[in-house]
Amino acid sequence: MAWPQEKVRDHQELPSQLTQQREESPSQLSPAGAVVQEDVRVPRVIPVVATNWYFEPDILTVEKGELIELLVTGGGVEHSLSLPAFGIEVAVKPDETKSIIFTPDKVGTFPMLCSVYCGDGHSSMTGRLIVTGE
Ligand SMILES: [Cu+2]
Repeated sequence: MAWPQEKVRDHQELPSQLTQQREESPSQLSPAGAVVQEDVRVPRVIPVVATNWYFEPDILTVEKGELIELLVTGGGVEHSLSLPAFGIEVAVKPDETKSIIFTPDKVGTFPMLCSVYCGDGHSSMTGRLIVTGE
């Protein structure tokens, strides 16, 4: 299952994309002259390393409805971070970082795993996404 390409991108592209979004948002001048941006959602960034043969951290805790950006960095050999319950699967090569932005829409504990065969420890590359709320 492939993650839609437009939601997976190199981390380097992020600042300009965020800047673009902000320029397109309605803005107004505050009394002090500062620009006030309305309705700009900034994701909470969670860095995750996928390396031989574990995730660091291996337990991610988020809130339902929260905008999350997972910054996944690879190590060792090629791995992936997959959250099947949310249709997320992103492969990373060693020292590569990719960004996944999503909003968890259901509460529970969901498996996180590597879906790229990466050697002897592949089956031990597991973790959990805990979504709280409601
Ligand atoms: Cu693997």
